[in-house]
Amino acid sequence: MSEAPYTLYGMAASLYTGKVRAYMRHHGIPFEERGAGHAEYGEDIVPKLGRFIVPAVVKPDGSLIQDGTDILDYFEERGLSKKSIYPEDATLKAVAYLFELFGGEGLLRPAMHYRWNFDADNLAFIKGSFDDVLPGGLSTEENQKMFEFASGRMRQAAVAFGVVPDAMKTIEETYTDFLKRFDAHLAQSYFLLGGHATIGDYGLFNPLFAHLGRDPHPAMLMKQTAPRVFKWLERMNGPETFQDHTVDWEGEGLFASGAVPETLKDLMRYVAEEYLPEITAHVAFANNWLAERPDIEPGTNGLEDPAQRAIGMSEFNWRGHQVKTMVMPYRFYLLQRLTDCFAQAGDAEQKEIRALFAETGLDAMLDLRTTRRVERANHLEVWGE
Ligand SMILES: N[C@@H](CCC(=O)N[C@@H](CS)C(=O)NCC(=O)O)C(=O)O
Repeated sequence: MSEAPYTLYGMAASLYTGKVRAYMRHHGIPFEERGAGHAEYGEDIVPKLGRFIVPAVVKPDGSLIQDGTDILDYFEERGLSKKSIYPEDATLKAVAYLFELFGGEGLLRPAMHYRWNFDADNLAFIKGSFDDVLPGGLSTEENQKMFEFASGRMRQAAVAFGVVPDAMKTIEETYTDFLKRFDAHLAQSYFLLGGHATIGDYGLFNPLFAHLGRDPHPAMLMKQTAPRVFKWLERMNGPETFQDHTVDWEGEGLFASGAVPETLKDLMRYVAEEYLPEITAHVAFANNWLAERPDIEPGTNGLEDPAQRAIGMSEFNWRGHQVKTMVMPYRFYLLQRLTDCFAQAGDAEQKEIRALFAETGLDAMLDLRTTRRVERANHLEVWGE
């Protein structure tokens, strides 16, 4: 077994592993990373998790944590964050949760499009990265066959996230717009909310690192059109703190809550345009689905296969395109973190959060609720009471 106290099972090209790796590096948590192709991952870890999924962390006592957010919370709760990744201020905390959700779940269209639809630039590199999750010792033919199977599943997933030919041009135009807005924001701040990374940065880091900042085609696009975003990736991925005279910011503190800069509001407006219609449609779909299944046992996902992650496909209008995307209860688990944060805030704080979200077109996000809560039990998403 490894000398380091923690083992991180993941993959270099994995969207959700990147966030955990960056957090553990920055906060000085010693770990050894192993590709999920290691035999013990399949033999010991997958049976315990009930599905093949990364990232997973094995603690020094041998027990497991799965899910990027749950892993970060485990370390945070033990006081291991150098600076808490949760802002104290209620408004900033709500914004951090918003970007945790949007980063993790709302940028999958560009992430998957730029990974899987630029084979001439990307494919050889991606194939090398996929070796992390394939067993060692395969013949060239076996390796190719397994890569085709694994990448074929991901190409199907891209379609299920809405990457369809009709929408591709819009995906490219809007992602370019996102990069421009984030780049402008990072001229005034080292991170999303000021001088250190919060859970909002870690959410955004998911797609912006593994796919959009690392795969050759989109990495070039980012470097050429949004160099500050690339620099932010480097900051996120290292242990050091910064004083950068090219950024109009000093120190490790966060914005004052009433002083949210216009550039951050522009990013919030982007979330409203890009993702609010989708999450709204998904919540409505889930509530209909739940209404038709009043007998679902609490603590189960209501499906035949407890490992299945989607409850169906929901159709909605995304920037003028009718698209159909997978409805995954995990997204409601992240949404609840935002709506709980809002519900737990004091009256004056709620007023301030509501005003900021209304100003940026996100007011309705604060009121989205599924009729049953999503919980996590035994490393799976399940319905609560
Ligand atoms: N919510 C999960 C998502 C993890 C996830 O989707 N991981 C991907 C790799 S980035 C995976 O393991 N996919 C395996 C599969 O779909 O078969 C987390 O944050 O840990």
